Amino acid sequence: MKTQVCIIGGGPSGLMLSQLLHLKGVETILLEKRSREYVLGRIRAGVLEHGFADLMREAQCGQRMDQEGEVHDGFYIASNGERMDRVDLKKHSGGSSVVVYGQTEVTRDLYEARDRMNGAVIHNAEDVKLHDLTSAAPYVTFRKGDEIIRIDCDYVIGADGFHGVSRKSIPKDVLREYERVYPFGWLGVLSRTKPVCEELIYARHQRGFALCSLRSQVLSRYYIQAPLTDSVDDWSDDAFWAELKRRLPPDVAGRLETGPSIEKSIAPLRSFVAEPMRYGNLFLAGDAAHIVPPTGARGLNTAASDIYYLYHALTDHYLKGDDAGLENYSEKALARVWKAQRFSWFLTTLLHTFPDSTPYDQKLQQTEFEYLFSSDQALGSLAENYVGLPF
Ligand code: RFL
Ligand code: PHB
Repeated sequence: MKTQVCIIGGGPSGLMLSQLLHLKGVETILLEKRSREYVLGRIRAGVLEHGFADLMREAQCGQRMDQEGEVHDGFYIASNGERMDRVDLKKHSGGSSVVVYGQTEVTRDLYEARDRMNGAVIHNAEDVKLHDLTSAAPYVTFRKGDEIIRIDCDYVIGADGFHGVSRKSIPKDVLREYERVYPFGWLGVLSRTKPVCEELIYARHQRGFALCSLRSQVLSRYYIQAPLTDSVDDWSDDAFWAELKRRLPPDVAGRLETGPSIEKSIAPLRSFVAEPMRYGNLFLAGDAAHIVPPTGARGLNTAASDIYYLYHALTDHYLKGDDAGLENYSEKALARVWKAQRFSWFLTTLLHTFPDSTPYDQKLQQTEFEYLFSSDQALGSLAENYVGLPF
């Protein structure tokens, strides 16, 4: 097989790039290790910044998002079950907002668009291997059943997530990795219940952080901070609801509608960046190159800026013969990636209970929190980062 751009990974990053390139007449083949059902079964992000929403529209995939997604102009931060302050995103960011629309739906819309355009998306591609990445003729091999298939291409895009093969194909002496692992995880529950609040509530509490989020008016998504040693089996639905209620202000807890969980999962919190994001003719994008803790809702949104830069770089190459975008991709993408890292670290530190924190750390955290709600500049900084810094 032969194509211009071979994309590894059928998550939102890979699908979005293949769809955008297709619309400009650039050929792609996308290889996904799992089945479509498996990919669509993963419950992940819920909040899309306006830049991501614009990219969905440009990819001609924004229709359902615009109909069913909810535009949120603000969110709440609750503290120790006592106060609950609203962050007015629209006011403090100068008019922007976010869209609450699940990653599962984003991915479904992108798959459907790829189907409509007869996009080459190959599922259950096993043993994907990247070859001759620093040559002018790189190629990718994969196994489908007993057959080994080879794809010759100009460029390889590594959009295969944190555990993918692409980043691992870059020699260790070329790649520099930066990492912070947080000493806790998030236990998440999806339930077919009415959300407790029309906007998100981020709750800091001595017992640990909690988040009330939603997917629609009948589908709620809740999270609680949990020790890394806990597993999903340690948490019955009843135990989850009881712990969530303890961490929310009493009036919110009193209104919380509970019900059976339809999905329950635990995710560790980690910050990670790999530099550079290019090796020869391989370009990394999204979680393959960087991850953030979910606190600031940045992960998918940071992937979006990588895709935006790559989309323009590759179309400039194929349509105008201009390689400047490819040459400076890594530097440009990383500048925005690090800003998302900073913001996610800030919000994670502000809102979580750290097992090893000293009384000094606790005083600083409380002071940071009080400062936030006493300063329009501090709220402006929070809001401009939450709605998404410009690409
Ligand atoms: P993905 O989604 O991990 O997709 C990568 C795809 O590559 C496939 N793959 C391979 N394919 C071929 N060969 C191989 N060897 C392969 N290895 C892997 C995988 O099967 C997969 O389909 O990466 P992508 O596309 O870069 O997208 C990134 C986002 O998924 C991620 O950043 C977000 O989900 C992070 N995130 C959030 N981001 C937000 O912007 N807003 C949020 O509100 C938000 N909430 C979250 C989140 C992530 C969470 N978890 C579980 C980590 C909430 C949670 C709980
Ligand atoms: C979610 O709804 O899954 C969600 C929302 C906001 C976050 C993280 C996750 O910051």
